[in-house]
Amino acid sequence: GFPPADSGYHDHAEMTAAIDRYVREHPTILSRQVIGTSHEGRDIVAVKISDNVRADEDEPEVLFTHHQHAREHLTVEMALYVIREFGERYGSDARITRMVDQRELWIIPDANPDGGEYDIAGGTYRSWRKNRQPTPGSRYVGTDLNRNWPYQWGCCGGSSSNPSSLTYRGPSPGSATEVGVVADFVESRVVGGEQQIRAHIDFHTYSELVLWPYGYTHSDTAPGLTRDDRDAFATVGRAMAASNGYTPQQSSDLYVTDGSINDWMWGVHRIFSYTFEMYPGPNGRDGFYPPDEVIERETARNEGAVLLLLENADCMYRSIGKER
Ligand code: 0X9
Ligand code: CA
Ligand code: CA
Ligand code: CA
Ligand code: ZN
Repeated sequence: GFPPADSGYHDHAEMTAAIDRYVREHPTILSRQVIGTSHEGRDIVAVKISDNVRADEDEPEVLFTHHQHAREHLTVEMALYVIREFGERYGSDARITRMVDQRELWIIPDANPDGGEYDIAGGTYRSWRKNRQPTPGSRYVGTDLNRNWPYQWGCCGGSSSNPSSLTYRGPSPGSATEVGVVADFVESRVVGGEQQIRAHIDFHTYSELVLWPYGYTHSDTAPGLTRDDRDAFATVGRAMAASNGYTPQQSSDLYVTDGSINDWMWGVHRIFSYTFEMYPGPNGRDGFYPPDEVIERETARNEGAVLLLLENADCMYRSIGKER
């Protein structure tokens, strides 16, 4: 588990117990399912939040993913915040109630349980980033999940082919077990030939940023990303950033990445996919390990942005005056 000074964070077992408790307390609007297992065999879970949660209704679906990077533990707390608050405030908070009634929200609170557990297992933090899958023919362990997605994989100098690198892209596109589990889940949401998920946030730390695709190129527009698409991304991205005080930008403005989850979500599925880099800011001295005292403030800080994405998810182009 976490060091005693950071006991407010949830390790994998504590996270699972917290989710089970929330689902038990609010069984009509919360459900959980195991969507697969990690390389080392831990459950990867998806929580669904909606009215009539056991029915697949014709409501715009939204996905949040968390903890691709092992040391970014605050992102798991972000997932637990949304599950807890939506569960507790349904029926009393007007915005939450409306979104629970009119959307189907999927939350994958821990996409990299093996890396997360490894990071905290030694009693002091290990600054681990990747998963824990051995690389064939190498003594190094781990693939950077956010460089392993099978869209423009390894195309553009935004990842490393060296297994020792923090941004190692893996031996082949989609080779990481956990990427396969999450990708299969997203593919399972294609119903009647139509992807049900309209919008997505992948939570990371840190730098307090709202980022949109593409990451593989500096161009604002690119194959499959029109001017209107880009403008809708930027308009909703800026609105979310105005709400949480983060800085909005195209992800490649930060640095080029290839094989990131955002590029795959948009490039393959046309899901409006953002990265949030949470607390602290770019010069924050806490880095990846802010004390547990900040969890409540820094997760609550994103409630408005999360609601904005849900509210826009039925038609992202409304934000630029081009309803379709
Ligand atoms: O490098 C990443 O995967 C993300 N940053 S982190 O410090 N959490 O590792 C940023 C991904 C967003 N995409 C681009 N910047 N292109
Ligand atoms: Ca503390
Ligand atoms: Ca519903
Ligand atoms: Ca549905
Ligand atoms: Zn990250």
